[in-house]
Amino acid sequence: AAPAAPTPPTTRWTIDSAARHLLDAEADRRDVTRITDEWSELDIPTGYLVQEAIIRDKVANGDTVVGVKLGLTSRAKQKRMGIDSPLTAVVTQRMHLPAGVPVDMSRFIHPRIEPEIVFTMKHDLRGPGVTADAAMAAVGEVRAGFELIDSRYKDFSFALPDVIADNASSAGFYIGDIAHDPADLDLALEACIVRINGEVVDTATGAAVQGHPGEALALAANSLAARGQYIKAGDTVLTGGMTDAVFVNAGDEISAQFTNLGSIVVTA
Ligand code: OOG
Ligand code: MG
Repeated sequence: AAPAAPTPPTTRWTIDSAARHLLDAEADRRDVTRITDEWSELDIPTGYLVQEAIIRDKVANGDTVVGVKLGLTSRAKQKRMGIDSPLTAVVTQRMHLPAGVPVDMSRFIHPRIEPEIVFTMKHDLRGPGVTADAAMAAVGEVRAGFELIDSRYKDFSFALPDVIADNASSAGFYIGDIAHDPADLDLALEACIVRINGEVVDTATGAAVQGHPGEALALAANSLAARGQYIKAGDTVLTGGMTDAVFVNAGDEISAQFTNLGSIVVTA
């Protein structure tokens, strides 16, 4: 008799089980291996469905969506993560961390932080076809930001669908208290110096982010439109790390000093 055909391995993965897996890892502060190693059907569209399921769960548990973030918009970030395509994710109220309060390291797995230029929207912004100029016309305020990322994957090791599913490693963000009208600044030339304990570890300008953070904002609007979504008036938009992210170690003081947007200092 012919040998029995091998039975395909049963997979436990569904959109909901992947979302639950990542939510549990976050709640337990436990890193996990990349899902694409086991679930080859996890592609980019499915990754966004997992991300949406995670946000639905957070909202059902009392959190609120406050905006959008971009990831992997600078070459520094793309090179570090080995992925050359930007992505979008969702920012919630509980991610907003108060300035001046030391990072509670026990809440995170392996936190890193990265400087970002942050917009507050004054108008809705709907793709497709949004240009950087049109995007900037919808911005009300620009501020300095520091994003605290905490991938649920071991060693921040993931393929693009994995990190999309994981809401782009979102965990926390700080916003500076100096607000500017973006029309008053050349954001491509807005510089940022990152220091750890007073020592300069990285520098960049806004041009690191897709040539101009307005390009990243347009990219977000156009990418969301492909999934039937848009950026809303009042939304906070994190345009993506300008430099590589730095690990947060207990006792460190990490600062981002901008040309016009002021400084953010985080202690751990
Ligand atoms: C993915 C999140 C990327 C950014 O600003 O590029 C991101 C990661 O680096 O873990 O937030
Ligand atoms: Mg970021």
